[in-house]
Amino acid sequence: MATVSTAPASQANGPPDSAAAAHGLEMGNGLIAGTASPESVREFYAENGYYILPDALTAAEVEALRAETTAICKGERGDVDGFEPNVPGEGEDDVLRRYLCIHFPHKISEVMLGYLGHRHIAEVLTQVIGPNVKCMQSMLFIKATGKPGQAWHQDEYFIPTRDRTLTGAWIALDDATVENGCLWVIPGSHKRGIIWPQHDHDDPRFDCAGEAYGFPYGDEDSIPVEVKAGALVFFNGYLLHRSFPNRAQSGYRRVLVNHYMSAESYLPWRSPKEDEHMATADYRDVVMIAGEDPYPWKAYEEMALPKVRPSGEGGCENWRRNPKREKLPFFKDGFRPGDAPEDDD
Ligand SMILES: O=C(O)CCC(=O)C(=O)O
Repeated sequence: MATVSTAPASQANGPPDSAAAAHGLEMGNGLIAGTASPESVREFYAENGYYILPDALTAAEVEALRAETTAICKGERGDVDGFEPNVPGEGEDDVLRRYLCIHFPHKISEVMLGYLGHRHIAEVLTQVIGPNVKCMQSMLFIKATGKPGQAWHQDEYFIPTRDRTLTGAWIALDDATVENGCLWVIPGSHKRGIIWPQHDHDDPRFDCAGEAYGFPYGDEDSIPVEVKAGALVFFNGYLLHRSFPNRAQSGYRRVLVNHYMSAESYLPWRSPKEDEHMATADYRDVVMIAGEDPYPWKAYEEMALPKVRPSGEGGCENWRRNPKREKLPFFKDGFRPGDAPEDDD
């Protein structure tokens, strides 16, 4: 777990390469898991709140995930809440352009499920989290040209771990650039251990999810995380991050981003069930990625359903007023309205 510090994020600022160099890490082509010592990975991650692993996936693995993305969007892996009917004669581009992001693709895709535990993901996660790691969420961003980004936020605002181990593993399926809407992070912003408040926003650059505010960092403290397809970007659940719209002339900025935490920590991701105390609420629709589940007597539970994330095109007001927002149809039976987090990140 990262230690709390009041050092301003700007002290750790700079492009990813120079921050890495300060920790003796070689960032760039050729750095694969095992090249950097586990200690230096841990240290860099604890200090900065993110870690980049270039060339983690082979070209064939990236291609397999792209092909699966298309199959999911075409509806070939089953229905997703929010899917629109296919139109006869439409091309692949029309289908991919329809969705900004699909949540929980691993619920309908064996391929996406398999990549939750990719060897390099598991390797880095056991270095920065610990030996026992579980996954509770996947999100598949397609982000065709013109689609919006996500405003400043911290993932722990939505997915509360008890030991601050929430970690995103962001798998680049296209080169991610400033132009096509790469991730931006505020290095070191995770260290205070504060969850900043969020409000609705009207900024058309971002989708309908809320925006964090009130934190003591400025835009000048943030850095773009430009990576090649096949890279992994790991980031801490308290790290402030955002992304801008895809402003490239054409193409996509596809990313599969999965969320993980220590298997020791309970995950109070929905209200307690009847007769359950808040202190023992523990969301169990999880997939073990590494090590052992310390709670083998607890059952796993199928709860999450895949859903389309609202992109905000046409405005967010209708979506915000929509009573369906409160009902969160992506949880299965047993869920009571108002139980779940307002939205996931
Ligand atoms: O990839 C993006 O544009 C945003 C991803 C993100 O905010 C997240 O995974 O929490």
